[in-house]
Amino acid sequence: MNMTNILVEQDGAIVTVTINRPKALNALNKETLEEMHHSFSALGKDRSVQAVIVTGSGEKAFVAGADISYMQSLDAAAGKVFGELGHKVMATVENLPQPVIAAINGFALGGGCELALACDIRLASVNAKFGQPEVNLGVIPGFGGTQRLPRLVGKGLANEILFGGGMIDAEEACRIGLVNRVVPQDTLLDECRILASKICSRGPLAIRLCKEAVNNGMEMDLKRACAYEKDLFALCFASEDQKEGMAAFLEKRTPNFQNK
Ligand code: DAK
Repeated sequence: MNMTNILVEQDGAIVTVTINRPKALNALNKETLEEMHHSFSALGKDRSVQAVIVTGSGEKAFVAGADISYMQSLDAAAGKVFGELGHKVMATVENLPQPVIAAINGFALGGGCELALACDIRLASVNAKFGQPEVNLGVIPGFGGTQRLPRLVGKGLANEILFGGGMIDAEEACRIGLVNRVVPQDTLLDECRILASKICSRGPLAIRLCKEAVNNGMEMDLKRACAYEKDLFALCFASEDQKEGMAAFLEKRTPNFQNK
């Protein structure tokens, strides 16, 4: 696929995906979403990739939302197709076998906030701004915001953001648990890479199963979720990584995980 709206760069086991439409503040149009879907699907199958960072091009925006000029003339049928595409992308990010870190470097509005919500971990630069301004445009969030935001920050705070249509700054986003931490703008990507490298040094199979346990377990009641965790825990003992990790500990050396 010819990529004109996103950049995909690999450095060792870490891939950085940059939404690259800075003139439109990285707004998500159909082509961008299609490129994202294609790229994330391929990354999910690539065993050389152990962590993914998602960010926006330029210094101003992570993603300022779904593309309003694209959406303006959509009818209900086309809106449904666009919404399905957006949901498909967010689900691909959320269910990617590898951890995905959002490096939120500016405006994360509408579909941009929803993209951040689909990631596993969110770090924000001090200038980042968050919001779900869809109600200002006469629509509701269409890429999962009404569902993932309340699950992350709680219903009351989510409702204030969703109904109010305003923005909150990075500190407030951190206070309510929408982002993990706030860092200076010029160190955001480095901080994300340090975190990604730390994750890459751990057992890759274990990381993948941890993500599955958290994501799938949170959709279950606690009893089923704990039973599910028990099964995934048992599965670890069928792996070479478990043998290597425990042997390395007992032999007081660094483990050499093979992702097997
Ligand atoms: N879409 C298209 N273009 C955008 C954009 C967006 N979301 N955000 C910014 N731009 C463009 C601006 O039009 C401008 O283009 P030019 O005029 O230079 O050609 C350029 O980016 C720079 O923006 P500004 O000149 O406005 O920059 P400022 O610093 O003055 O303001 C801002 C920055 C982020 C506060 C402002 O641009 C802004 O308010 N942008 C819109 C934010 C927004 O409303 N985002 C949410 C979009 S709606 C669905 C249902 C809903 C949705 C999807 C699907 N289904 C049911 C299917 C909706 C999702 C959304 O995300």
